[in-house]
Amino acid sequence: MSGRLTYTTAGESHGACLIAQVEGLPSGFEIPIETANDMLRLRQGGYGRGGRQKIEKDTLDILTGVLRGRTIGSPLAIRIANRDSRIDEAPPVHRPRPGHADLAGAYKWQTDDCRPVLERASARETAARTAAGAIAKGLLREFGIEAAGFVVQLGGVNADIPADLPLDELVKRRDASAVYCPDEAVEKKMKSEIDGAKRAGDTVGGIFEVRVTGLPIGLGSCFRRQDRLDTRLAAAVMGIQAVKGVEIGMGFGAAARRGSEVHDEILYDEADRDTPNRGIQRSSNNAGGLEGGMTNGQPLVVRGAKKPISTLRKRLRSIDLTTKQAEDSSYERSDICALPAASIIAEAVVCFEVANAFLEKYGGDTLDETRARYEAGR
Ligand code: EPS
Repeated sequence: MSGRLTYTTAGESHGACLIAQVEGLPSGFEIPIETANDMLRLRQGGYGRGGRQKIEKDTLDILTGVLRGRTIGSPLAIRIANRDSRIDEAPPVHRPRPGHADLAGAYKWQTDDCRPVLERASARETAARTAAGAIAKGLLREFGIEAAGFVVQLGGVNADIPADLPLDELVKRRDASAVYCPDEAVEKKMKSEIDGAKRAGDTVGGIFEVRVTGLPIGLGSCFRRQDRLDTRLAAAVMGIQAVKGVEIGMGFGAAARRGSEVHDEILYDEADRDTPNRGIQRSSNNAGGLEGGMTNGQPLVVRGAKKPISTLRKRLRSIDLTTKQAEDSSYERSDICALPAASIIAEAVVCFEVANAFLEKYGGDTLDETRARYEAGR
């Protein structure tokens, strides 16, 4: 990804560790260790997770870029250890799982063993993304910007989450929910959806949402497609393993409606002029906080649709890549549902893109400089 703030990851699911390298942070910023470890813990959890998460205890280990707990502006290298690091003992996989990277990867890298492909394709890698995003989340907090990811639909069970629910209340409800859903009324149904899939040897997906509040107007740009914040958010959320759809605000729902039912009318309230939205009020937030690829002062609302996990105990029809004979797809330890985890990963990657756009607008080599520019912009 391009921009002022970038990250790359390295590491395999059962290799020694996962690595994230974050570049472009201002100096003098205190690493949000607690926030990052909380997010890593949440990413490991959620009803429907498999046995791997009982083995691992993901925590942040910062190797470079820090002096006495604060950034010095140089690249940050983060390490998350894998306790289950038996990559060389892991068995070969000759029967690709429909829906996984197995088949295309085996052809691409010219192997009849999908193991080297799946080790990197695995969503275990999202621990590194979550760590990078948590750093960005800590930076946004310095400027009163808060974010939360949560589950809005699991399998066929829909939640009802008011658009104006304060973010801290939303987080409180999410954190009290086994399925990371802030609507207590549907938690039982969501859990039984997972239980039902488990009994059937099947898996289940759903939809997560990320909301971001406290945003200034004008992050992103309408001048170049690569600078549009919606371009970047869509790529970041779509890039999460197993995500097959992304929408912003009303998203696909806007397609069948008329303009007057979609666009958020513009109002002004003098009493609100010192808030980040400069007194601008909107009659609704169907745009999900973005117009012309730029933040408009309203909360950002991004959703992603996650397909069910492709490792099924029930098995699907496949072939053996060595013989080309029909065989059932391979199975190894996996999750029944990783949607709650995906909501946290999405929160992380959205924070990263927002922080990138924030630093592009306000810049600064040091946190103080960024703050001064932000204040001047207000
Ligand atoms: C994951 C760890 C993995 C899987 C999951 C994500 O653990 P295991 O060692 O049991 O494979 O639970 O990986 C996948 C969904 C996948 O497609 O490979 C994690 O830490 O998130």
